[in-house]
Amino acid sequence: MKKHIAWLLACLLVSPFQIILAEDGSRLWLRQDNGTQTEIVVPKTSPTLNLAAGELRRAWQGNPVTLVLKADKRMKKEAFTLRQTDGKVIITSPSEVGLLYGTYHILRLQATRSLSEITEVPVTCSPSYDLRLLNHWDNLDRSVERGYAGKSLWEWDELPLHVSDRYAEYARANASIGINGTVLNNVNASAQILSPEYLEKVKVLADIFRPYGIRVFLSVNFASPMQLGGLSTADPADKQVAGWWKRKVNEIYRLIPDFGGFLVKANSEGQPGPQDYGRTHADGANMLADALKPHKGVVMWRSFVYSPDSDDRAKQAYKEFVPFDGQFRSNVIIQIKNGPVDFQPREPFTPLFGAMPHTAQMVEFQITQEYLGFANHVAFLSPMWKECLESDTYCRGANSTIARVTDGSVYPQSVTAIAGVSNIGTDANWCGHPLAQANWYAFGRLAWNHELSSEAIAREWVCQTYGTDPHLQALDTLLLASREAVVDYMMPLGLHHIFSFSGHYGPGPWQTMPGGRPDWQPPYYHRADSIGIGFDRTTAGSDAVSQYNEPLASQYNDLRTCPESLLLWFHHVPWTYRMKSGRTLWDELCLHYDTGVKQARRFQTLWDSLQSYVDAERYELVKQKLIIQTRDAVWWKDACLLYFQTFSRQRIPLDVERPIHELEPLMQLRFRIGNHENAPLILN
Ligand code: GCW
Repeated sequence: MKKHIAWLLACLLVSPFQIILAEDGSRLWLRQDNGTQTEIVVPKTSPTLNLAAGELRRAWQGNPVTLVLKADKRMKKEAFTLRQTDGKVIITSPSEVGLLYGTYHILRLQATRSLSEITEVPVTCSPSYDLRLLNHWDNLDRSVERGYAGKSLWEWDELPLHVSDRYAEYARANASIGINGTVLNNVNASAQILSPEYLEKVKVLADIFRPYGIRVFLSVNFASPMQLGGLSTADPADKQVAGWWKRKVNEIYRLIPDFGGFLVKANSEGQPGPQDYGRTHADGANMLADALKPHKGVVMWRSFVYSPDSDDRAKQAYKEFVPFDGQFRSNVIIQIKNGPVDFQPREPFTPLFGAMPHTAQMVEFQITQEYLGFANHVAFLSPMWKECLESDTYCRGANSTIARVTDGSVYPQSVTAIAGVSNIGTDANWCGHPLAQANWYAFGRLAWNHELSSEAIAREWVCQTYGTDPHLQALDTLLLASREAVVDYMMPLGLHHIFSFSGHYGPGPWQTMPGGRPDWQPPYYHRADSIGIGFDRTTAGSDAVSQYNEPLASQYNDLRTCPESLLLWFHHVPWTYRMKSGRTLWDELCLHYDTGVKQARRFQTLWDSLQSYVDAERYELVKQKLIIQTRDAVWWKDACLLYFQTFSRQRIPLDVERPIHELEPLMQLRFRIGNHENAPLILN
């Protein structure tokens, strides 16, 4: 009886056709649980195959399913083939984990009502990248750098004795979208992670993740031999240092035989690295690669470097890495952020992609929304990532897209990979904003198949997370428009890095730090003056354009051919410059900010139209978040327009909504954003 009442209470909302149970979002996109107990045939029992069978029993409602393990040299190990014969669904793969992926795939087809895709003609699904990795910027004290969804999932103090249920749930969610590796700790790494005590804890996680096909990787601090090993140097040319790393790597593999390898942030933002000893990135990466090689481990060496004395931060990675092309070991991959500055709402791609034909390269995306409104704003990032992956580098003629450069199609790579900086934490709904789960999902799906469209990914996610009612397509519309809306109300037309420096949340285009690094101050990026606005990166300016191949270099260099979405990235443009629309730059800028605000308001309406189709709990939370988003959009628009107006001296066009704030008080706002609070705390 008690149960019955509880259940009734849980039915917070009744639509004309169905009862919608309240949900806290913890089940993510894995909400099917009405399996009809059809016949499931598995080749044997094993931890991985038991998981596959369990998933099918829990949720599969279709014809009998047979899983077949079959060696096939033409297939990648993790690939699977699907077909239907004699009323049975057959999944074939050379590996157990391939069968698990096939299982999740047919469950996805079921949830999206696409089972008709399984026919008598076999279809093979194969991953675009060998390594599909989440990067956690999780610290050992359980804070998460740029994390907005609670604390780190890893309960280091309780491990290895106490094991949270969430570890397996995490692994399951990742496996269901094809993610096969996780870097557990922050790239600003504590050497402590390599201590015997912590490695025991890491081993426990690796053991839990293994059946799901997920391997563990660690970020390492380059000075670990000193900080942990007591050596007097971390010089990669020092035999003792190399020996220390070899022994450490061997120790790791004794505990974790399938350990994946290291991720390294070196000589970047104060982190130690080989340059501290007059050595190069290649010297540092190769020393680690040599230690890992016998175990088939890899080194992901990040290219995120910039220095205060550079005339243009955007040029640094290219300058520092291209000279070493061909000097890295085959198990080193250069991990490159999509844009040359830093995960901005919109950047051109980093010109380093495709510029090192003899070196493996991979993309690093940021799933967590450091620069896109934290867990407060909805910003579905698949369109941003597709924009990068589909960018043509022209490194070997046309169709040398970043997708093809990094998946080994343009230049051979012995291992291919893609990474996303995680947005996951201890919040019940994992990602803080219920709709931010779509970004975790989208990253996994694109890592598996970079040819999927954002529309298809959004549809899959909505169907699985909210249901198949056609009204819910309004949510696809909202998601697909959301990233461009953020660009519009934060930094349209190629503007970038005009955030307030306390936390990268609100606007701060006016902020300066007397005596501070220029490249940490917004005016360095927007360069507004009485003539115009934008960073001149043409041949007459910083010449960053010349790092791109033709025809891009010329296209970007010329004001008339540069895409308007990147105009102020590459050019300092007069306020009165005529845009393609016929409006002046100033008017166009105003219009973009206004469009962004209007879009945020439209998202509120779209979401409200879904009230009867979404459970009350998730409905309310998203509704609240959209209020914050719209408030912030207005804040951004008013702050940026009023501030830039002090340079342009032009009127805000009449068809643009009037500011509701005044500039002075906006500039006086001092705000601090707590790591575990989603809403910014405004201190005045
Ligand atoms: O985006 C910037 C962040 C830092 C981060 C750094 C990096 C982990 O503001 O918090 O540090 O990039 O990618 O290394």
